[in-house]
Amino acid sequence: MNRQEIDALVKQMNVDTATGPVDERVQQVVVRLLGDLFQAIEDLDISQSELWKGLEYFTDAGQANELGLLAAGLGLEHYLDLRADEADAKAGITGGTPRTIEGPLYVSGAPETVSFARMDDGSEEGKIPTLIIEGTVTDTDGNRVEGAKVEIWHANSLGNYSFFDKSQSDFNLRRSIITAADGQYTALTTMPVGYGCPPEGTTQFVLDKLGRHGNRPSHVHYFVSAPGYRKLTTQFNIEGDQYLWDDFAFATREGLVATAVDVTDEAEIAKRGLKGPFKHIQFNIVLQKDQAGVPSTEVERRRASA
Ligand code: MBD
Ligand code: FE
Repeated sequence: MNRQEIDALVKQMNVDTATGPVDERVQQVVVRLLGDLFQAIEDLDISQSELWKGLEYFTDAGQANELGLLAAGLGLEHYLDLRADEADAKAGITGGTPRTIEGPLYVSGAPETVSFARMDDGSEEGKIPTLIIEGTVTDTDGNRVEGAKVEIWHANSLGNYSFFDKSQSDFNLRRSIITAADGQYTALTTMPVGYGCPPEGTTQFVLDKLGRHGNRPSHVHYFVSAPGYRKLTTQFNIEGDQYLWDDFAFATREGLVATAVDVTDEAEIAKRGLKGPFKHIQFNIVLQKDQAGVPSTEVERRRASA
């Protein structure tokens, strides 16, 4: 069939058959995606067995709760960032910390404190370097933002995230820090290790077929929100990791690479109340003012909460 015949057939089966109220947007998207799928089946001569393999794959990926991981791994989530960047550029919005993907591992409801939080539960002490992350939240004119909510989450020494990894304590390595008048936030935590897709999982299954790895560099995620500002979804990825520019989820971006500096100075260690050397990362956040007519940066998606 040619595209015209395909589109006519799709319409005949899924539009002309409507006898009840129609959600116009859903109809528009379903009709378009079906037309594109039928066309792909035609062009690639996809067999019945292949079609069922694909549907069974989605069943398995959904049951494994890996569809969010798949969206990251296939670059769908990064593509949406590129589109959001384009929309911002078109609206004349510039400046501020770049956005990058949320990923599938956020959990809402993390403990909230002002200015400072210790993020780790101490269970990996001695096994992994201590990390202090600090920075300012400012607007694009350099003014400090008070009352910004800095939500931070990252992996442990095995690249695993609490909640999804049930061996970790509740909200381990997940905190919300509210800035005071100085706009500063400080997190005392442990060095994250890059995530790798579960080797026997559904995402890695498809990555294997594509000859791709499923690894991320060491990174730390952020949601930063404040009244009057656009919500920022971002992360920094850490210099020196072999996957820094070879991230299976394409989240590393210019402006989002952080350097972990080794601190061995005794006075500095004492000042921080620590017992030994630590790593330090400075990650300043610049928020864009929210204005009428600018695209929303709020993304609705199902998120875990604990
Ligand atoms: C992660 O930690 C992550 O950030 C993404 C995008 C995908 C899988 C694991
Ligand atoms: Fe992550």
